[in-house]
Amino acid sequence: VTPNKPLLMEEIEVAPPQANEVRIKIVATGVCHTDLYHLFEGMHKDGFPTVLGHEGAGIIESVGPGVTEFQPGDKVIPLFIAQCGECRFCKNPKSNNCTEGWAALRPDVMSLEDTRFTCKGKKVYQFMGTSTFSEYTVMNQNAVAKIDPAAPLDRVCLLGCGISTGYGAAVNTAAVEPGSTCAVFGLGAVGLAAVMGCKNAGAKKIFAIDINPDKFEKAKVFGATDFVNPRDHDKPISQVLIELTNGGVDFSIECTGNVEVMRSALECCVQGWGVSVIVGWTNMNDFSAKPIQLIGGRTWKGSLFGGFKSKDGVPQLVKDYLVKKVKLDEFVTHKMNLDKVNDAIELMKHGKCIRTIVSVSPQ
Ligand code: CXF
Ligand code: ZN
Repeated sequence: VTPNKPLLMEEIEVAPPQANEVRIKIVATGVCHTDLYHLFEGMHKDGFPTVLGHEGAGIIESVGPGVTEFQPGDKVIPLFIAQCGECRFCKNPKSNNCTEGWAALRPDVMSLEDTRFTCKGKKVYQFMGTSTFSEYTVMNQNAVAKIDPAAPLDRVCLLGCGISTGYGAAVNTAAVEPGSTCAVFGLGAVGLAAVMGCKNAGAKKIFAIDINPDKFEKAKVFGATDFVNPRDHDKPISQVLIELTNGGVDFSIECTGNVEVMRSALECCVQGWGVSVIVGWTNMNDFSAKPIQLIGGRTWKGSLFGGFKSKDGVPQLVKDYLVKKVKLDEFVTHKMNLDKVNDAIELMKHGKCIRTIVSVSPQ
């Protein structure tokens, strides 16, 4: 792919795994907004050509020297955050910011340079360290989660990014409490997953907020109890929520990547103990707030991959799906084969889907 152009279908060579690496046959992948951001609004001039996709699931095809944890045939999910188990962040239960893997190494460029991909003899980069829009990808074993063999790969692929990100923002980062009142801003897949997290954590009231009222019906499926369209009100949305909740919500989760919304999400929290979590991704603009918002007792936090330690968290989420504690099927609005991936990207670009599942190889 080159920036701002439709994706090209190319034959590439995927070299065998080296020490501590595995080669994965990708079976299915979701399309996340970050795939699009890179393509159409991307500021990153380096890191091309690349293979996009980072929300995949597949099967181990071969393993390199030193790999004992995986065998050919294992079902796996590639992870853009590693869990090496050795670094300061892996050793601290408070964080999932492992110092290995793409998220730590090259988030500025979006793609890793040291890859096993070539196309007509030329180097191809690996997007978010994963590149799931490919029949095969090679990854370090520290960024691969082995999952329950009963898992349907065309569903659990969604746990590679969006659903884990939103769900964990509620259950881990915000640590939503039973009986609480929550507000979720932005009802794409990440926001809907945050709604599901609030519901599973026992929230009694969950405000779902979006400027597109078509999203409200889906939000209800995931547990939202109240729906607010900021465009229906003259007052700022934070004021509207403060009035509806006798002073503000206990927890708010921002899933838009818009810095104005981040501020509204903070300001709609109750003073004294309100917790607001930023999930949406942008590095285009700074955010701002009045210090009194925090001095008055609110907490402002950010969440990366829902705060899940990746290799521990993802297999558990797969199990939670298999016992129906976590929904995935309800996020899927479209399905297609890899040769139609540009159609999936157009749907995402125009907000016409929640998640499209792209079949990459037969399961
Ligand atoms: C990403 C966005 C870029 C920073 C890391 C998290 N989220 C997934 O799409
Ligand atoms: Zn993503």
